[in-house]
Amino acid sequence: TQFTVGDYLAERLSQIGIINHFVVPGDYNLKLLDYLEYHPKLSEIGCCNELNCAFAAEGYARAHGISAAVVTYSVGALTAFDGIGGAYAENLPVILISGAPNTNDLNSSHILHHTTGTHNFDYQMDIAKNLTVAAVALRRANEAPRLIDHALRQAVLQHKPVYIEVPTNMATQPCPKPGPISAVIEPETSDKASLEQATDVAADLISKSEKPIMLAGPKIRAAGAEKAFLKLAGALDAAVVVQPNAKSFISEEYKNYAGVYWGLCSTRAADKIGDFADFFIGAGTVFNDYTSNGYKIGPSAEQFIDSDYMHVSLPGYEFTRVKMDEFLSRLADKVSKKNATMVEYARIKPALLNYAPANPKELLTREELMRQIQGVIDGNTTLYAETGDSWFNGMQMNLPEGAKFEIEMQWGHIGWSVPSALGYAIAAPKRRTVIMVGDGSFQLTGQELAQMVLHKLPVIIFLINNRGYTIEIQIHDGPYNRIKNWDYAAFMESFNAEDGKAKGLKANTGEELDQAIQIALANKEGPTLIECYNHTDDCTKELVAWGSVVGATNARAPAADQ
Ligand code: TPP
Repeated sequence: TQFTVGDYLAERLSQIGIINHFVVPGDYNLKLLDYLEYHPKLSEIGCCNELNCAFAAEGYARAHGISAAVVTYSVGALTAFDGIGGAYAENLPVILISGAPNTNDLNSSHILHHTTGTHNFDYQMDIAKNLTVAAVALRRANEAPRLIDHALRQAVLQHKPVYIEVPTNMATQPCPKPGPISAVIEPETSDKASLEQATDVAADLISKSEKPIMLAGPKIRAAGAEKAFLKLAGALDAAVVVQPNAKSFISEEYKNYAGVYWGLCSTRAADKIGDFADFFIGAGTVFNDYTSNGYKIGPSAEQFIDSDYMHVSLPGYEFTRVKMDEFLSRLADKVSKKNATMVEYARIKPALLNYAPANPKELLTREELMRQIQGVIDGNTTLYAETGDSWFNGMQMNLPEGAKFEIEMQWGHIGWSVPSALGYAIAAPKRRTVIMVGDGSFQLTGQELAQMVLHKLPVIIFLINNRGYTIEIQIHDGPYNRIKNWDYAAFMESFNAEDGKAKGLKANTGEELDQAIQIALANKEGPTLIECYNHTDDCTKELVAWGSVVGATNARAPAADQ
């Protein structure tokens, strides 16, 4: 049979490593979906809606490196864009593929469904350009190979989302077979002269400092620079701290690990050792309003080296086309031991958080809840922490070697965790995926549990029911922060319909939670949701402190006209 544009896209998706793609069908993408389905190495995962579909793809990319979501025009894509913005913010390469009107209709007088009822077919592309690093629209079959390859290469290199628009009559069009996949996936390398000079300058600055510390940021994973970071940490033997949205990117069992660096929300006294340090060697850091606690923490420019995927900033210097991993690795060859922060950290290091068990018959407290969730985390666990007090609870979990932590702190979309964890668990079915999610967040996207039931994924969901938007109560309170209660355990079981193996349980006391966790761990054929009692005001002290600084930062009066 004739090789087509649909086959080309399918083959390229497979060649870049995608095994499962996430879809919501619509008449503008049905034929394309057939070609993806024909491909022997691709298998589709249907989602309830396009927001969840984009988040599922985002979660798949977290576990698997890259992913694809296929949606229909406008009604699908515009909804998916929210998750694509998230993938951009979180440095995850999601390929968004959207169906589109037949090419013959684009310049005609026809009015089409799933549009605004005008002849404007540009708005979707205009949005895509703002939320991706490459947005292409296939309009002629002979352009398809180069446009598809261009978009895919940008996703692979930049670890950001891309957009490919495929008109409803395009997937069936004849097209040449793809050339070598190296054209798409071969990595970029640094400019050698810039790499040498950047590392010379950095090594000199470090030698002049007395107490350097290393700080891993959220972009380090996308840059694939974790190993090089550890090589440099080993050469310096300095203390290593991480930003909250880089938790687990550096093992918490690493001998120089000194916690999450987040001002008053820090763990393991990372803030104190940060105060002690006189120089920060960052990698992939981002200090936004949340992670800087209202711009209050973070090194000054004179005491800070930082690197992005292809860029290094040093006091007084900027180097482009220097790759983060190559920079850190080459720098490691040029420095000698500087372990003052580690020597001091050994002195001030606090004992690990370890709550005493509560009376098992009493109503659950936050501490007891976290004590028991900590017990579920082993080296094979990935812990998802949803926006809300789960961020702060999650931060304090001690992660054994091999445990991973996922958070969506830059985009901060409540409802992200359930669909993202679906994608994650599809990509990593042998890991124990555990979600901590508040009742408020859960209400946005909870229906995607259905796919976990369908695919028999043993995800454990701790639904922390504190009857409202506690994180917002701590930032700024009002009646809008109270929400309608649901029977969450029954909601979970409703997805079983005639054939599912999901379990929905309720835990009001420590004893009930302990029993529910045993049932969850034994349920290998489907997800288990445990609805946990939590008093509205029983939140972390970190949230209380952080909420007040964020509230104040949000409330700053407009500056006077200059
Ligand atoms: N809408 C979206 C899509 N994302 C958001 N982050 C918000 C609104 C604002 N928001 C941030 S946190 C939050 C809201 C509404 C409430 C979260 O409540 P819940 O999940 O119950 O968490 P907790 O009570 O544990 O803090």
